[in-house]
Amino acid sequence: MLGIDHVGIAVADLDAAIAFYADAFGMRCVHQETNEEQGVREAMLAVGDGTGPRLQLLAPARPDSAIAKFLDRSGPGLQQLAYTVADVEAAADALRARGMRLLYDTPRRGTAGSRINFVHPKDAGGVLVELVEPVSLPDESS
Ligand code: V0V
Repeated sequence: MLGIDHVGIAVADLDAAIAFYADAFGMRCVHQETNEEQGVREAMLAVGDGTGPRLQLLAPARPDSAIAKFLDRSGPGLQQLAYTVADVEAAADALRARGMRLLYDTPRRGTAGSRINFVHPKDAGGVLVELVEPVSLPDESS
């Protein structure tokens, strides 16, 4: 684990949530995309000077998606905690070796071309843990 990449919050309406976080907390939306495979519309918000972990707003893009199911069961709120890793396959293998269930056999595509996998929340103290291997690590992009 290299650090916290982002914290993900499930929301019903992405545009309304972006406006709320801007008005209430002064957060700036720095990236938006739709991830068809994950069934989400998402926005990344910079917190403070934007150098630290981001806030990710996640809205369902279709009714059978993980976010739609989460909203139905739990309502809006914290859905996931994502860590930056250098190598998502190596990180997943290490966690599997410690007995945790990874949701995917091979990494999937995440925000901005990152490679991602998840640890099942039942194996991680009730928290959906995401592993994120960015396209370029923060210290390589400057
Ligand atoms: C479900 N549970 C959670 C949870 N979702 N607990 C904590 N945090 C969550 N987010 C609990 C739920 O309350 C049940 O507990 C139990 O897990 C149900 O487990 P299940 O039947 O195996 O699973 P489901 O059908 O509820 O689905 C949960 C999982 C699903 C985590 C398997 O949401 C999933 O596949 N998530 C990974 C993909 C994802 O979240 N995509 C959206 C973000 P009880 O009632 O049994 O105690 S996409 C994204 O982050 C991107 C693109 C990115 O960052 O780049």
